[in-house]
Amino acid sequence: MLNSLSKGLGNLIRKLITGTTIDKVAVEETLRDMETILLQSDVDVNLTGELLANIRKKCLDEKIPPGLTLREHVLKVIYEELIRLLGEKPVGLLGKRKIMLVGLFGSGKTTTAGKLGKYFLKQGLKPVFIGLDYHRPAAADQIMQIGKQIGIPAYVEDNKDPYSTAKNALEKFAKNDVLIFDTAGRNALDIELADELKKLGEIIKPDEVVLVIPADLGKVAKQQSEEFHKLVGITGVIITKMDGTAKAGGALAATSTTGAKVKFIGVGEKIEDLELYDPTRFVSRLLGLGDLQTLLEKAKEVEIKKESVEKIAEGKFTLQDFYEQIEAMGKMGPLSQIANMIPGMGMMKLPEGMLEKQEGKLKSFKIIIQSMTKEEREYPEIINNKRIARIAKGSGRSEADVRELLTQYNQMKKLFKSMGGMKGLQRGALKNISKQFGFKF
Ligand SMILES: Nc1nc2c(ncn2[C@@H]2O[C@H](COP(=O)(O)OP(=O)(O)O)[C@@H](O)[C@H]2O)c(=O)[nH]1
Ligand SMILES: [Mg+2]
Repeated sequence: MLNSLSKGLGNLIRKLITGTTIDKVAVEETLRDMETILLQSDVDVNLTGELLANIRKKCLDEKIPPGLTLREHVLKVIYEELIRLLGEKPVGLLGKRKIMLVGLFGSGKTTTAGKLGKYFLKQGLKPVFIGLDYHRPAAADQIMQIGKQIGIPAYVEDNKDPYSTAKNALEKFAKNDVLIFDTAGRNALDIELADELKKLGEIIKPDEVVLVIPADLGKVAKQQSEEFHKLVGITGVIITKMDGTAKAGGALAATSTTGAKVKFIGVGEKIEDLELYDPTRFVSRLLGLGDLQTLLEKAKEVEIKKESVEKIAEGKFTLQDFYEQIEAMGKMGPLSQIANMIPGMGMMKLPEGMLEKQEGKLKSFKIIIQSMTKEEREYPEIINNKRIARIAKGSGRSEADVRELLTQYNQMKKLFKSMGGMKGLQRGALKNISKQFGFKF
């Protein structure tokens, strides 16, 4: 998702982190690169200009906060300004009972209704669909089918009257937790559509009026959301089709500045392809800074000590840690997925398939480490040929297996270490930056 934008910004950040010197000239160059990337992603010219002016002012005119280098400060400012551009805090729809979806033809309303239904169902709620689109033939069938597919009641009426359908549904589903009203679209927001939505709004009295808008509109999304807002009053936005366009950055930036917050993003045609939109995490991933917060939450789920996560992030871990990680990480998910969440990992070029291969061997490694003495686990460098022979015998593995474990361990260690030891960064500096960004350790 958002590939071009992510690649461009990721490269820019990498350049910033690994560059030998960072001075006024380097900052100006970064800003020029950033301008190109944002405009290519169809972010509005004025928005882009504003963003760059803010970054320039904060980086070059204002005093650098104590404890930060210019490099760290620039990173932090870019990160924070991008978050401001793309929306700040996450805002979901939980706790809202009557949700009315509005938007033009083909924007993805009905598909999104289905996705939301599934989302609420997963939260243990009882959602229901109300089909109010009698304008397009077969629209009623579409919502009925989606309902059947995921096991959620869908309600339409044969009389093809959206107003009576809405009225009756309110009575009929008085006990349901969430009512999702799927309205009809038009080719444009004309008087007829505005009138229909207004009337429906008066009947339904929705808690949320969510505009569904496709990402390929790019910066035009701003105008469309403003128009809808003026005529029917929207309380939020869902951007669909984020998976299929280079303009997604533009749509996201445009709608985030209208005051109506982006609540979810649609990232595919399937019913699961819906993500709660969290700008902070979104920007972290965009920049290749990883998603420490998610990583730590996952770690908490399986009760990994936070010191262990810290240790990994800093690249100082022993064979004993390695052993504990194998056990704990097994519960967290694939290594490759975990690695992507560690700040800086996204910037490393990992040997092809290394993490996946590692995964398959972890079991065998565990057995081998069990045959080691405490001293060997803490100071693997003392493991000589004689010890290797003994460990192999004890674990019932070949000497080659033991050597492979040591090689892999050293590779992992080097890899993690290099994240903290990259040019221009002191060990642990990335952790430090993450802290400045508000990720909690
Ligand atoms: N790739 C992709 N396609 C989507 C997404 N959301 C909806 N669509 C497709 O967009 C088309 C129109 O969707 P529909 O829900 O019928 O739009 P509506 O007219 O607003 O109700 C369908 O072909 C959907 O499969 C999305 O997030 N990604
Ligand atoms: Mg529809």
